[in-house]
Amino acid sequence: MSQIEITLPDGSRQAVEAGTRPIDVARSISPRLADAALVAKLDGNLADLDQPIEKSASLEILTAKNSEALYVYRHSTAHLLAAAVLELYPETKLGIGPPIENGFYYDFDRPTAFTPEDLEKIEKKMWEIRNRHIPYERIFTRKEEGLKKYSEAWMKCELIAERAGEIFTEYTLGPAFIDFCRGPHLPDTSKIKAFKLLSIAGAYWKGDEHNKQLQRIYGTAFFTQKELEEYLNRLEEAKKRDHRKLGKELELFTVNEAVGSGLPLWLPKGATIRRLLEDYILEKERSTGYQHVYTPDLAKVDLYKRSGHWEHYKDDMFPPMDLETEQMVLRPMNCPHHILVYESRQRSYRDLPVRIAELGTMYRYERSGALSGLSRVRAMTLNDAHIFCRPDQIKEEFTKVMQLVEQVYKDLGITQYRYRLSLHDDVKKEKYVDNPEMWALGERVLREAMDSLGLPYVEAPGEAAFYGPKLDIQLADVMGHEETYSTIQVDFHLPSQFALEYIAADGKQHRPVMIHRAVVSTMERMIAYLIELYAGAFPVWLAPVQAIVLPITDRQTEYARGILNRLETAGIRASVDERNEKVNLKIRDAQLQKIPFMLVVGDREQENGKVAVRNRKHGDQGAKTPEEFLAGIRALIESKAVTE
Ligand code: TSB
Ligand code: ZN
Repeated sequence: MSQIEITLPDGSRQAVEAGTRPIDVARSISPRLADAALVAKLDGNLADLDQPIEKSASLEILTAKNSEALYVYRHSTAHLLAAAVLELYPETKLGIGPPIENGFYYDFDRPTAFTPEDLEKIEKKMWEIRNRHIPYERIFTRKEEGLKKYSEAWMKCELIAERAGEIFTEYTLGPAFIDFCRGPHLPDTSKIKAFKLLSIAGAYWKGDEHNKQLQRIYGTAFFTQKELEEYLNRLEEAKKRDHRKLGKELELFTVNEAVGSGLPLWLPKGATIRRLLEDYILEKERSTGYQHVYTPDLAKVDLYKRSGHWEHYKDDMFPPMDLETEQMVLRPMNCPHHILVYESRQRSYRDLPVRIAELGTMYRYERSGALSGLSRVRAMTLNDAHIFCRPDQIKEEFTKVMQLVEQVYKDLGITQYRYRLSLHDDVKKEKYVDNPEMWALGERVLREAMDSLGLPYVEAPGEAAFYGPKLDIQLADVMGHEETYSTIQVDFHLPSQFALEYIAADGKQHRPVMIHRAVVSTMERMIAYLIELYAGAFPVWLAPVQAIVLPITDRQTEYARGILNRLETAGIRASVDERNEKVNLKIRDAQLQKIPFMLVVGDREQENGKVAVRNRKHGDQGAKTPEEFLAGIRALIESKAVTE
């Protein structure tokens, strides 16, 4: 037997026989480690604990302390789910079942729909199988044989035909379950300690809406029951804050199939919040040197051919409309229009930077499966601007945008965010314009700008725009799921596509650089975020209704209307609840609507010319004159206070 050398994470080396398995090495280190071992990492790649090591390698034994092991753990739990489904419903065909960010799913093709009761049954069956302590066994199969064996399972067959090499790996779990799968997996089901099935959803085979619709069961798994429970609690909290749910309850927006998916309708209260946010950011831009324009939502397709969108971004665009002599497209971005604004007159170096801004409405063909309430939509309005500047002005402009972002986040009460430097990558070349020097320059400029501001960031290859790198600001929702909100992008490509120029001090034509930037992101995505951040209880300055007057009996109706009038005259968004209902019910409803202030008026308040102030968070605040109340609420509005 030949000897090989295993290098352990602490740098120590062990000589072992070729064919030794990671679990053997774990045992030789300590029985405790062997017991805790879940999966191995061989030369940086995850591997089964019983996979023979044939050549010298570095080896790490992963336990529940390691987040990569959690991935494998969840993958194995997904197999457990599929095994349970097959035992209960043998007619089911299996799709794919990967681990995902917060758990796992498995796709099934089955004529009958799964019900919530089925989930309970399946979960029980999973525990039953789990308690049999069955190994996850890896077997090698020849492609031909596999195709024969799986001839009944159409999705597996398709995958094997497409992806399998001459010999591929499968994993069994008991006699009934076998899956075309690369692995690795846990040694056996006894390692699985805590899991829960969460929901059933529709999903297309391979995510393509032309394919058959499958049933997807989502679940999650954790190393301990305690972690599982913590996660489920967070999920509960997230459900309460879900902007789609609150959007309905608070009458902020609606989505109607008669219009189409991803095309929300803003209801009066949501529209009020949006208008406030728009006014707010427009004012901030006006005072920081931006010029606002209006440009149309569509253009000839040729404009997007010239910009490069057609070549690199077409998949995300709605198909063109054929007119008599030309083709038009809904714009997926506003940049080309702003470029034409820049071009509308001659520019000199003294004019630069030119900052063209617009609440630009744009349209993207997001796939139906990706759509979500307001946060991912197909029609959206971006707080967009394109800064045309000299190369030596990039850094300063970048810094100014960052300062604006910081100010805006502070005013909106956003405190948790991360910077992501989104770079191109060489894997998906067709996604990016082909100009290596340009990429190198853009990425360097952004890195330097961030470094000189002393801000930490993570790099993300493959997340750049097709025309240049981006500095993205990532906000996470309650579940820790991140999306991009603000973005600052350096672009040398579009100025050259459109042959943009300015006359420099030397009297010659020079090419400006473009910075694309969005501070509050799209109104849609930002308001989705704010709804969840505040669980619908918006800061007073953004609340669609800031105060509601609640007469106790109809004897106070006139008095209540008088108070309302005073509030409205003072610019407060207010209403009065004149329903013939008990005041406690009125308070409860106002509370549910998350209205910051309730002004209760009964005989006594009327006699004293006062209102009994109630705050949605702090309750009773005593009787005040309307003036006193107004002074207080004005202070909250002016300071954009995030708490009352
Ligand atoms: C900043 N041309 C640039 C612009 O000048 C641009 O469009 N950049 S973008 O493609 O990154 O989009 C800007 C922002 O819009 C994103 O950072 C994101 O916050 C938001 N956004 C993108 N797609 C959607 C969508 N489908 N629904 C809601 N908001 C979106
Ligand atoms: Zn742009």
